[in-house]
Amino acid sequence: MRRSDRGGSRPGLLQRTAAAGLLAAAWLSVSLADSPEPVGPAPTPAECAALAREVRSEFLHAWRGYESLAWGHDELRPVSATPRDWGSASLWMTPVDALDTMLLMGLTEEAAKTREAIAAHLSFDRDISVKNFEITIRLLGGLLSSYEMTGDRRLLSLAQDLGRRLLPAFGSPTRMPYMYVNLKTGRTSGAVSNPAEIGTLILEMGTLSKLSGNPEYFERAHAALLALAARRASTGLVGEEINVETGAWVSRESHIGGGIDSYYEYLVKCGILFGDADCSRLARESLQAASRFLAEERGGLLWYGSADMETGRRTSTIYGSLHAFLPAVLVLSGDLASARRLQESGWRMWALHGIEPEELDYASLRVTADGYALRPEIMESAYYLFQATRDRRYLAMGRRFFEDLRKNCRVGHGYTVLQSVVTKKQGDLMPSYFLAETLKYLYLLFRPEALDFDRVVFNTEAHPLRKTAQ
Ligand code: DMJ
Repeated sequence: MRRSDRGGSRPGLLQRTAAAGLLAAAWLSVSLADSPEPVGPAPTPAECAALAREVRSEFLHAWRGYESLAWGHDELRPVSATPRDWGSASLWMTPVDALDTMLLMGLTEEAAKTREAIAAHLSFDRDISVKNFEITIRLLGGLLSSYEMTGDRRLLSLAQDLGRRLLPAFGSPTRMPYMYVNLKTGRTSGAVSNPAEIGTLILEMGTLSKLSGNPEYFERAHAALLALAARRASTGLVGEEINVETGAWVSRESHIGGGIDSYYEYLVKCGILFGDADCSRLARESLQAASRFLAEERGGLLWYGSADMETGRRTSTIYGSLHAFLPAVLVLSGDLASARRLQESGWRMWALHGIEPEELDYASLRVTADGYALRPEIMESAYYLFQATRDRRYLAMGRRFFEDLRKNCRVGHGYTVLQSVVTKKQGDLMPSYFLAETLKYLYLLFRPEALDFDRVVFNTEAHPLRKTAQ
């Protein structure tokens, strides 16, 4: 595994970013003031403290729902009050995903009970085929961050056992992982994958290498990432689908949304967490390509749409709730001006219906996919931007996000997805990331002192992983 003191820990990264941001601030205040979407008054420090307490109590509301109706299962369907498992056996997804949020919120009793239950009951010795990406970001990431926060070696043993069982996924001729792997037999399937699922493994696998002393995890994920990046077009862009056996692109559609999103995120974060020069270079080149071919101005706002990866020609003007992760990544990469502008576009998208849709055509501001899956990305970006700028506008946004969630998604047994942000018709699922990410980022936004932001790198499921060199 490559490590470097220089890049492994960058204590001053955000401070430097913030300084660069101040230079841009004069220009930005004019630009944002042209027609900023109103957000209401920013909460005072006392109001922020109260909001953090309320987020914590809403977490407990959601957790109690899961605990009483779906204990031991992957997820809760809070409207029908029934459990949901992803496969024929549960992998305790919600408890593992939620544990470090409990620890951060100081929910000591709940965390202790959850930790004991995971140690006693979670087993990966199951004859089930799992999605390598989802299991890595939710379970491996959750186990590793909770281990780092508690020192409980049972969590590390589970992570090592899981990591070993996931390794066969990387056995394709190109070294890019298959989409699925059987936890017992190692049998793989799903040769057609995408950049997000191929490129969003290195933070967890690299941390497992660091903690276990076995370099193989990092090396496999690193080789996969490089194999993917080597297949970029001359524009620097990647497509939406690729065959991991042949290395041929199946879809040339390029964007920063679902299926590609966290590929950008992990290039940047791999450079920060491991000081890896390949990742840092690829991050720079890839974000530049995205800015050149995917970004555009419409109606005085900055958006990122879709383009053909070979020609860079615009293919659609769709932006959505998953795209809203990018401001956070732009903060980390040092482009604070674009981060601020893109977050304003996300806020415009949210404000259109009082909660954001899955997808929007930014050319017409028409909703093209009207669900809301309790997604965290826009709140994550508000948190990063507040860390970088201390601009209280992001606290005001956070309050609105929280109020709108409570108004539209809260049900008797937790929180649920919306089928439509236009009609506000509710669906019936509380995804595990709602407890891992959505409520965690809101809590940290209102109570930033709960975690030293400069000492960790969040995986894409909001599990904080300690920086290498400290
Ligand atoms: C989460 O599982 C992760 O944030 C992933 O990167 C994208 N999808 C969900 C949240 O929307």
